[in-house]
Amino acid sequence: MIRACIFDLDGVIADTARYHFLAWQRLAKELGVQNFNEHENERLKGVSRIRSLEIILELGSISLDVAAQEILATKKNAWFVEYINAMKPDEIYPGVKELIQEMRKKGLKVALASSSKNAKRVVQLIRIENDFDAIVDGTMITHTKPNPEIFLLAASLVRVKPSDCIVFEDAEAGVEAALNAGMKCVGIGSPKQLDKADLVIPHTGDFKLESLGSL
Ligand code: B16
Ligand code: MG
Repeated sequence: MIRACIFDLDGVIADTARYHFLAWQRLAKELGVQNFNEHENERLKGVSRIRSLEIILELGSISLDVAAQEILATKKNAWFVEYINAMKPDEIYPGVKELIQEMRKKGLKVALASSSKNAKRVVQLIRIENDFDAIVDGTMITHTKPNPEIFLLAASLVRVKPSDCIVFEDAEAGVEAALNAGMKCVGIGSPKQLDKADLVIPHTGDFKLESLGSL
């Protein structure tokens, strides 16, 4: 029986995935990596900042030492932070706040599990920091998705066993992480991309609590 719902942030609660893409695209342009596009960007979703940079460097056949990589990752993050700092509470996807409140009213635990080190700032900006029973972000984990660590930590913080948890994810790496954790997964986005999820819906706000029983 599902007793906890775990939400990814970027691309599930708000369109911060777009801001990550815009910042990486700006960096790719500066590096002359011309083959970085929205399709390749799917590989960056859910993985760490440094892994994302490595993928872009691989696309451009660029090899850099760790110190140079750190400088570029910091630069990308400064742009990303500039974009999110302009966010307003109405940038939360429609119906998401209401869905979380409905879940908690029904006695379900609700957690946030984002690989982003900026997750706490984003939830403050869109004013949902008090809507979760637990928040796990990129500063609290060693391995990023598809490793299950982040979801297992979220489950342990709300004291629910993994098989009683369901994860909402927009990234392939995130769906894999949920399944690796032994949890159910609702994919947000395209069924073609997220074919391993138990259910795929276009928008988080479309989820109907009644469907929990059949998953
Ligand atoms: P940061 P999520 C992930 O967040 C993003 O999907 C991914 O694109 C990003 O690289 C990662 O966070 C790290 O973010 O650079 O802000 O620490 O989808 O797990 O909420
Ligand atoms: Mg995401």
